[in-house]
Amino acid sequence: VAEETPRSSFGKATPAVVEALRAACGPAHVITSAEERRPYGKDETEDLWFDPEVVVRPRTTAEVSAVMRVATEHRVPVTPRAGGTGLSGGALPVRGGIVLSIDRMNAILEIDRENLVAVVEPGVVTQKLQEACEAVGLYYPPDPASRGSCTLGGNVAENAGGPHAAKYGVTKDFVLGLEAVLPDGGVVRPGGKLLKNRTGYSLAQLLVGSEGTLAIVTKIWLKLIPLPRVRRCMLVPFPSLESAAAGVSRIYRAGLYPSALEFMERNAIRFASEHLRIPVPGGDAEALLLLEFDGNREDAVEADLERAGEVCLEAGGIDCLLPDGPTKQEDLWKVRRAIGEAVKKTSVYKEEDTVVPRAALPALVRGVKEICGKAGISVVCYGHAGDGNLHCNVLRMDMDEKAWNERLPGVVEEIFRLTVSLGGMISGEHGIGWSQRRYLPLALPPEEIAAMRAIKRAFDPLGILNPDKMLPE
Ligand code: LAC
Ligand code: ZN
Repeated sequence: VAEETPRSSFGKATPAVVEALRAACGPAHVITSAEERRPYGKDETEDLWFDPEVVVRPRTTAEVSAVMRVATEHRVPVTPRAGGTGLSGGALPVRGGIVLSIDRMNAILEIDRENLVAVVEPGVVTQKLQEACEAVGLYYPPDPASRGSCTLGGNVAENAGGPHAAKYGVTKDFVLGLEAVLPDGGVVRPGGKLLKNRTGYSLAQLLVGSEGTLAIVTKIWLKLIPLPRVRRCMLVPFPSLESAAAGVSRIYRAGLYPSALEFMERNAIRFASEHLRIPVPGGDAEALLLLEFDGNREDAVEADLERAGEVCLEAGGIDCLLPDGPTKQEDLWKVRRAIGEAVKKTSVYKEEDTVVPRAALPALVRGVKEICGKAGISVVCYGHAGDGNLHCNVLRMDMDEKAWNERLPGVVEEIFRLTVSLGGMISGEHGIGWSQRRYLPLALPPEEIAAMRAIKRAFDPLGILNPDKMLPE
C-alpha cells in the first residue's frame, strides 16, 4: 500500500506555473490576489478555510486538460471546485496549490426529449436543470438541500442525494455517461446516451462519488424521467423521536412507496422555521415526519396519502397535517431545506451523515441521543428517513471550547461505531472528503481501503489531484 505523497514532493505555484496557467486559460481567468482567492478556500463544511496559491477558471475541456498538464509537469496539487456547498471538505485546498473552479462551464448543452437524456456541463446549478426539464414535462429527481446553489459537477463528485432519493435514487442512478480529464491531462468519455452499457469496467460509475480524487468531470449525460403531474405532502407530528422513526418502516410494510419521507426532530424544524420566519404547524411535537407522494393521477396520490396517514396514526402519530395548496406545500419544503443552514447559524457544530438499513433508524436515533446525552453535548437529528440516512448535528451551544474540543472526537467515534454496529456506514450522501477521512478505518476493512488506494494510484500516480481527501493518512 502506497504511502501518502510526501509534502515535500509537491511543487508550488511559482511565477512560471502561474504564467503557464495564464497561457492555458487566458490571463483574465487566473486569480492570484489574496483577496480574490479567499472565497475559494472554503466550502460549507463548518468554518474550515485553506488559502489556495492560485485559482483558475477554465471554460472548456481543452483548458482543463491544459491546466492538468501544467500541474503534472510542476507537480502542483489541484483541488477541483464546483458549487462549494459540500459538507465534508471535498473542495478545500488543504495543500494550497491550484483551485480549479468549473463555475464558467455552466451550459445546459441539450435536453433530448426522445432519448430522455440531458447533456450538461458540470457548473450547471442543479435547480436550473430541474426547471429546464420541468418546462418540457421532464424530471431530474436528485435534489440536495442546496439545489439552488450546488452544481451537477459537485453532485456527481459527491454522489449527492436529497429527499427524493427515497423513491428515485441518488445521483449515480441518473449518470449515464461522463467526460472527464485525468490528472495527466488525458480525456476519457465513458458511457453516453445509453441506458445500458456493458462494455468494459463501468468507469463513469467509478468516477461518481470519487470526490474529485480521480479525474475532473467536464461533461455529464443524465437520465431523465417523465415529470409526475401530481405531488402532495403531509406532515405528521409524533410524541417521541423513536415513534416517528418506527413509523417509517411501517409505511413501507404497508406497501406504500413515498416520493420523499423526511424525519425532523423538534429543534431542527424550529431552528429552520425561525430562520426563515415561516411558521410550521405541529412544531411542538418531539419529532415530525414529512411525507410526499407523487404520480399522474390525483385520486391515486390522494389515496396513498390517506393510507399513509392511517398508518402513521396507528404508529402513534398525533395528527395528519395537510398543507393548504401548493404555496404552503412549497413553504414546508423551504423550511426543510433550510435546516442545515439554520443549525449552522445556531452554534458551532460538527455534522455527521450516518446511514443505516432503514429498519435500524429507531435504534440509531436512540443511540445517538444517549451518546450525546452522556457527554453533555447537544445534538439535533434530521434527515432522509426513507433512506435510513440520519444527519446528526452535534452542537457546541454554550459549552466552553476546551470541553467541546476534548469531548467531540470521542462522541463522533462512538456515533460512528454505533452506526457500523447497526450495519450502517459513516456517510450516506455528504462524502468523506477532508473532515471524515480519519474515521474511514472505522467503517471499512483494510482490504477495501487498500483496493481504493490502488485505484487512486492507477488514476493519479503523482497524487496531485485533490490530495488528502477521502482516503486516510
Ligand atoms: C440536508 C442536507 C444537509 O438534508 O443534506 O438538508
Ligand atoms: Zn441530506
